[in-house]
Amino acid sequence: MASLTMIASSQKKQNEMSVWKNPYCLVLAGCLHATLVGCNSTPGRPEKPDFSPSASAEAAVAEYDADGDGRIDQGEVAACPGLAIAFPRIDTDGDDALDAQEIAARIEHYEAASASLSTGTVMVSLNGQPLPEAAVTFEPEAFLGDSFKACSGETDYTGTAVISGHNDRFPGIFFGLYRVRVSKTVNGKEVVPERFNANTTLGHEASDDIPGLIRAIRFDLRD
Ligand SMILES: [Ca+2]
Ligand SMILES: [Ca+2]
Repeated sequence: MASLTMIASSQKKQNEMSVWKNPYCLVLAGCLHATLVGCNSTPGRPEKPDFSPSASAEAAVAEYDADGDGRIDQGEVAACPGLAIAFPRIDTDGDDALDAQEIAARIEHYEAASASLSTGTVMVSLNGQPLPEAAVTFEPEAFLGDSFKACSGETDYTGTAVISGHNDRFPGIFFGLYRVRVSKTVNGKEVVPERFNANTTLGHEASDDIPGLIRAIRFDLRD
């Protein structure tokens, strides 16, 4: 259990949002803010995915409740990076486990929000150095349903990527729960540890009630 706590703590650190101090990115953040606040009134905006809160919640419990007690506890949630990163916000009764009602309520929150997209700006570093030319993919947790699509981007020389996949005019990440994969191959060899790609432990929650919503999402990875 101690190691699982460490994983959760490490994820929290890796996903900590902070202001990206590059001036270009501050300008970009401003543009993204305009997109965010305007996305309910701008013609041609991408449509929200279809939400199925109860069905998604039941599917999540069916998949991750390994001991069959009807709840996903801290140990079980480690298998689901998207739920793990959002655990404190979903566990509203504070019993240190997620039940179907709590998960459904969180998905209902995404559905009811007046906005639908968070920032799509991501900054990735590996061992303290910006990681250029890396593929960054946000993969919706499968229980959210087929209308949620994976979205991705490639980092530039500063390690910054703009995530899109729905509509090039509206880069960003639909509110929801994701597992994130960061991959870079050099001479045919993966240079990022597999716990950040093939067996990723990186999770991300996009929602309107998380501080730093319009700031760059940072993943500070270490070997
Ligand atoms: Ca359980
Ligand atoms: Ca709970």
